[in-house]
Amino acid sequence: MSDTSAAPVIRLSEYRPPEFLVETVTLAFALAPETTTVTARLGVRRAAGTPAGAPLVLDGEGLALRALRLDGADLAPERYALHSHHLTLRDPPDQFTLETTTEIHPAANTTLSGLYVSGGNFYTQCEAEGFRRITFFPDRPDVMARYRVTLTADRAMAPVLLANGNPVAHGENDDGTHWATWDDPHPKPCYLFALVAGDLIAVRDRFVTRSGREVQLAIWVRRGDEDKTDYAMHCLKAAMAWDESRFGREYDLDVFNIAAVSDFNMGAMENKGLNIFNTRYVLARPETATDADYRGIETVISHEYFHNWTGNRITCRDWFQLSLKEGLTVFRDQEFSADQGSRGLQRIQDVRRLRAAQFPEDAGPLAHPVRPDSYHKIDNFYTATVYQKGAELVRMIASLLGPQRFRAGMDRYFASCDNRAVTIEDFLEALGAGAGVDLTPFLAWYATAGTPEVTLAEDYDSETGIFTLHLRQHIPPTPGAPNKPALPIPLALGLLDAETGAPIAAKLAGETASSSATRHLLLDQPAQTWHFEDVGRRPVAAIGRGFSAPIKILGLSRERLRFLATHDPDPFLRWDCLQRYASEILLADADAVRTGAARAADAGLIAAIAALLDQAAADPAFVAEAITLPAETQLAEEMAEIDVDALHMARESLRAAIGRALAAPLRALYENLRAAFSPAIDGAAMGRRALANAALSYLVAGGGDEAIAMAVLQFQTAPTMTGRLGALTLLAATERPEREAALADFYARWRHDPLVLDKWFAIQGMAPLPGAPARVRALTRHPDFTAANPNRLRALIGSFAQANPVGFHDASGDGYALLAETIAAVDPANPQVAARLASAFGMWRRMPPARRTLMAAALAELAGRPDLSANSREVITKMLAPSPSAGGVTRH
Ligand code: B3K
Ligand code: ZN
Repeated sequence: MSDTSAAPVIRLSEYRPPEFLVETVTLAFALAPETTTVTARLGVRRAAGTPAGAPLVLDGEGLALRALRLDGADLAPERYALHSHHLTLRDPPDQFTLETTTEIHPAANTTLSGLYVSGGNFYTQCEAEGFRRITFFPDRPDVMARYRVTLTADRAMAPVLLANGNPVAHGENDDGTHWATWDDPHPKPCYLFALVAGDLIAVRDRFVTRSGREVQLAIWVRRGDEDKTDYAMHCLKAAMAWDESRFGREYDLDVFNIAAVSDFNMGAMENKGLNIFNTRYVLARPETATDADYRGIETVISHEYFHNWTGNRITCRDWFQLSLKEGLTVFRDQEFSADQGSRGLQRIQDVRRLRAAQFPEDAGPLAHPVRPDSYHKIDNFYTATVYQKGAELVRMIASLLGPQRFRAGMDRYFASCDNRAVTIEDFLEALGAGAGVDLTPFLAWYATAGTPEVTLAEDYDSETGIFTLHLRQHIPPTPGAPNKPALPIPLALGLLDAETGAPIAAKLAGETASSSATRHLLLDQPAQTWHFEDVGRRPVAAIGRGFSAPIKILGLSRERLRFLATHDPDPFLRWDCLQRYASEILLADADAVRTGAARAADAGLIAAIAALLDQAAADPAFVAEAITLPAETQLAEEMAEIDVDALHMARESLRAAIGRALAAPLRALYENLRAAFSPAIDGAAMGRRALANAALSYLVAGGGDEAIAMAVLQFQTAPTMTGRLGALTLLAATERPEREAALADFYARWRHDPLVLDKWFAIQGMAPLPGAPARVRALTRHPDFTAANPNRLRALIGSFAQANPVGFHDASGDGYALLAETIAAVDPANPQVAARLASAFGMWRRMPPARRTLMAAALAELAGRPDLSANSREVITKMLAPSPSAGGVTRH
């Protein structure tokens, strides 16, 4: 089923244009779960420059070839060769029609790549290389063709037949089957091919584009889910309107279909005109979905829609260019969400996510540039680096250009690259040409792995009024890349009066007048100096406003962090400095726990949180973000040797201290917010719920029966899943009898809703309780657990391995054993999902010796399996490879 050979390495430097182009594709599917017959007619043409006699090599995996015809005639055996992954045609003519008939087995396809069956319905997933599991084809994104697709299936089994593009005809046959033909007028790469067939219900709406094209919208779900699509439809229409007003991009087909499926390897897929979605990014009602789920739906619905221009109309030349579509489209969905809700809050949440997922990746054995230069399996490169860091690079450039020039640059990109498969160079060139700025220097960001670190030093001369700022950059070594060039790093900063915190006016050399506005410096050398003149009073440099580049700014003192957290006018920097201040305290305390030194409580943080609680009414969502301490996984990133137990103890004791010291204001705030609980799905209501959950969490951490009773009450009476789940998460992390009662109650109420049951598994996977590995192992035997469903697997095992550090790193090593066994069990059926789980072992080298040995043994055992998939093998081999530097960590 899977590809178990160590796949060959593919290199960007070895890219060659296709030797043959496919201009038209006519596909006919006779759909049946056991065996589906696919007839493909390809209009093929030899590309200019391809020597006569060069063979045509088509990709194909797991296909049974039943017929092969060239221009209507059966091909003689000596004219072609069939290998396990290819079909080679010897000496084809310059232009011809190739017809293949193949058989595939969708019901037996457990990889969820290619054509598969879920809940009796048919779905496809072709990105990145799934189309070769459907028919023989040059499966590479720079071969773009026009598709016409006819689906035939039993009418009772599959009353609904969907494919890309517009519906053109349908009809009935005498044998109980029916058929439908779809035509997609836009040339596309085969990874955007899709079909959906089965017994589904449409929830319909319409959208009129600004040029007056009426688009029929439909969200296709299984019977019983029709009442959970309102929010997704609302987001889709909002995204369509936003892309018109913000980027001038209109939708380009008569229909836009979304189909939701519960067995899906990732979030969703942007197939042209027929997006296929994981149900978790479509289905929501306030009783079943949390506010985080709602935000996820807004993100993913808009993201896939925005791909229609950034990804589909303009696609990638090769898979190294993945961030061309993914980074840019994440940037677009982040901007959309910022415009729908609060820009400041969006920025905080995006940076939190980047630091939680991408920074660790960039510092570990799987670090790679936003544009990698080699891979074995491209599936392993749908990463936080390609997506989130890629979005930061676009944001950095967009901020540098400003809104007008960025829009002019994007207009140029859409005009000059439409209907083409292009590179990141093409993108920067078009963007720069439209904006009138040379963006070539930014290409280096795309080629450089590792998070740049910037340090600053300052001098102030009160005699001359000159303030001097020295900045230095350093990029840590990453696998295969010991030395890095200096990157162009835009830095937003302002000066504040060191006494009062008020903004100070100053003049940089070259500026005509003093100003206190935010400056944008470009640090593009290893070290650089700036002189500010007319600085009347000692300033503090407020550097890193808005997170103007994906870097770390190191070496700010605790005093500086607290000062900026209180005084800077930029809410992002205030949030950021408080987070970093809390990190400093927590890391110092964890060190004290580890070494047995005396532990000193820090009154400063409690005072800062108390001050924030006073301002809670003005912006509850911001306050909720600001008072939430950095996660243990993020703190671990800053420790040379990770001590998960010391970190957990430090963080929990700080939370308890805050809960006790601020019990009265927290309780008053909580009761106020609780009185205003409503099921509304809007930014204000979400902000109140987030803050109520944060306050309750501190109260429970503070201890006592009263707080537990409050959590139980919220669990029983909250009108939304956000409230219920917030309370259940707190109860599940205790060993009190209320825990079991609440979990049992939740299970009884929601056992028939798979997405809610996922939450029940996830909460238990994340609970940092003694014996966590055994608890999770027991849950793998629960009748509702199945490793075959990626959502369920990620809910239990993914949350355990990625969000429960004390549980996963249990000293017994049983957490590692459980993860390794799960990977070994899942890998043969679904290599993509198994390989992704394996990345949880990524920090093994930075663990203390005993755990390091256990983790290394688990990895070595997996690596020693001869039948390991190429996907998992690539990830595990990289994790076991020698580390790029002796130290590699810059702190402590
Ligand atoms: N483009 C898809 C991801 C496909 C992953 C394939 N292994 C979803 C997205 O980024 O929009
Ligand atoms: Zn995407």
